[in-house]
Amino acid sequence: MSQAKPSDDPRDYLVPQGFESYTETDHETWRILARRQRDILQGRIADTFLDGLDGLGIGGTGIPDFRVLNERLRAASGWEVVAVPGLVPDLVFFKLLADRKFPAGFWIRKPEQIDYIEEPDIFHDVFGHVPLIMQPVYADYLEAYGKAGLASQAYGGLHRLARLYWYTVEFGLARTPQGLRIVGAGIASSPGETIFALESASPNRVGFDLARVMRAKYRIDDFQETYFVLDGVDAWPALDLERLIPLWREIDAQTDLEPGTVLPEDRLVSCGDGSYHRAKSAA
Ligand code: HBI
Ligand code: FE
Repeated sequence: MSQAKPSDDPRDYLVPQGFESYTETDHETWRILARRQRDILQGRIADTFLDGLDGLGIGGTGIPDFRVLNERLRAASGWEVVAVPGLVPDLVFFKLLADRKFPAGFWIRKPEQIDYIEEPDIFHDVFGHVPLIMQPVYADYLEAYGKAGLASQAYGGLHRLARLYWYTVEFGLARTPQGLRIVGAGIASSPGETIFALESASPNRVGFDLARVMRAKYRIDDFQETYFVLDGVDAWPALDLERLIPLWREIDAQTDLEPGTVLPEDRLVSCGDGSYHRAKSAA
C-alpha cells in the first residue's frame, strides 16, 4: 500500500490550545523561564521586543491563554497565534504565515529539559517569537516571508528561504545606536545563546546581505558560527519576487557556504576566533 501524502491544508494541523489542561508545574516552568530571560535580555534585546512583551502582558504570571493573547495581537498587528502539536510541513508553515497566523506548539518542556529541547515548545514559540509580531513592520516581514516561501517552491528555492528565516527570524542581530541588539527568537528564548551571540569572541558577526545569507548553511544542533547583523531593528529585507527570482538564479550558479565561512566582501562587525566550536570538536 502506498504511504498517504501528508496534508498541506493548515486546518489539518491546528488543535485547541487546551489551556485548562496545563498543570501547576507547567505554569511554574513558564514562570522560571520567563523571569530568567527577562533579566538576561535587559540591554541585549531590541527595545521593540520588550515593548511587545509588555503589550502582550506575558511576563511572569504563567503560560498565556491564546484567547487573551490574540485579542492584543490582533489589535496591534492583525496577527493571531494558532496552536499546533509540533513542527508542521514547510508548505503549511508558509501558508499560515502568509495568512498572518503564527503556529505555536501548545506543550511546554518538562522541568528536566529546562535548558535544551529539540523541537520548539510554547516558550520558544510564544515568548521568543510573538513579542516582535506585535510590531507592524515585523508582522509585514513575516507575512512577506510566508508568501515568498509559497512562491519559492516553483523555483526550488525552499532551502534558500529556510536559511533566510534561520538567520533573521531565529538568529538575527541588529545594529542600533546603543550597540548590537538581539532580534532573533532562537536567541531570545535561550539564556546561553543570549550571552554567546553578543559577547563571545567565537562567532563571526557579518552585516546582513540577502544573497549571502541564502547561500549560507546553518547549524541546528548548537550555537551559530555566524550571526548576521541587520542595519537596524526595522531593517528587514524586502522580499518581492521581482527581487528574489534574479537572486536565486545568481546564487544557484555559486557554491553553498559553510556556517563559519567569511568572504572577502563580507561587511564584518566582528571576525570570530572560532574557539567555541573548535574546543567542541576536539573534545
Ligand atoms: N513548523 N510549527 C513550526 N514552526 C516552525 O518554526 C517551522 C515549522 N515548519 C517548518 C519551519 N519552521 C522551517 O523549516 C521554515 O523556515 C521553512
Ligand atoms: Fe522558532
